[in-house]
Amino acid sequence: MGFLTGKKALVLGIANQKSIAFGIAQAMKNQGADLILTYQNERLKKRIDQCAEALKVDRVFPCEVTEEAQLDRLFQYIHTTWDSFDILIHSIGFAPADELKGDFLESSTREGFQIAQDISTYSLIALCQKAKPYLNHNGSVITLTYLGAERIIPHYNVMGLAKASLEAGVRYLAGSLGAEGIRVNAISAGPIRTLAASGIKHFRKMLQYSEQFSPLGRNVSTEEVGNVAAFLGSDLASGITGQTLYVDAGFNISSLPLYNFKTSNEES
Ligand code: NAD
Ligand code: 0WE
Repeated sequence: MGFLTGKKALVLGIANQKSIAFGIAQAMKNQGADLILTYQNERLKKRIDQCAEALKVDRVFPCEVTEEAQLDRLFQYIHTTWDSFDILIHSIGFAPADELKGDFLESSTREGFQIAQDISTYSLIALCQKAKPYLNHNGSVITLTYLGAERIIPHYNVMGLAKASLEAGVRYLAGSLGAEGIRVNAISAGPIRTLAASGIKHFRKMLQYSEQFSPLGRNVSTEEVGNVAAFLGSDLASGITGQTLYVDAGFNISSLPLYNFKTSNEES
């Protein structure tokens, strides 16, 4: 018996087996949760089918989060298959590629800003509005964020603003849904090589920096993020809401690269 036995979880944001949402689905499945997965569009259908097979999940449903009608259809489907559910995973973020290269001031556009906010941030609010009638007491909403919300990360640019408003949104949503016994939290993950990271210039260098600066001296995996999401989705986390939890090997507390200050008797 896992700590999510009897819980029903809706997971949005799997593109392939490298997706953070896949790590989350896997961890939740391992703890006994029943899952429904969504995919953005037909282009990703084959991949999600492979993921569903690997997870032994037999329910997948399309959901493009910018389409109001698709959100309505999704919750109609949730209602007919489950009646109600317990956990909502939002693992979605997007900005036009041109916003994520070069200097922030020079690269930002009104349209890019609006798209990043709409897909990365507003979608969580829309999902919570539509999910509320079907979310059980002791329910849990979890989204994914990144340190670029609070610190300058080269090229993260307009996504940093989207994540900042996502994190503020988590606090307001926690306020709105607290009365229903529903918790809302964010996981701030360290850099992981996923599809969303694949086109990013200098990503390898960022992985190297985070390895060198973080107390644990390494990067994190989607499994590690998944395990924390499973905890947050469970009743073990019943007293936690409105928070951003870091799953980044401690990178966010670092200053100088510890790695460069090792003395010989510390070397292993
Ligand atoms: P990913 O590419 O595997 O997942 C991103 C998902 O967003 C994809 O499944 C994509 O289909 C979905 N998506 C984008 N636009 C959408 C839309 N309009 N409608 C529906 N779905 C849409 O990459 P990932 O790294 O697993 O990203 C998941 C989340 O984790 C994102 O919020 C990202 O910002 C966050 N995050 C990633 C990292 C990292 O380094 N990879 C670190 C911290 C946080
Ligand atoms: O949130 C993210 C990924 C965000 C993302 C990535 C893309 C690439 C493809 C949003 N939109 C797009 N649009 C595309 O067209 N991360 C935390 C991963 C990430 O992205 C970065 C990073 C890190 C880390 C971008 C620049 C610098 C660091």
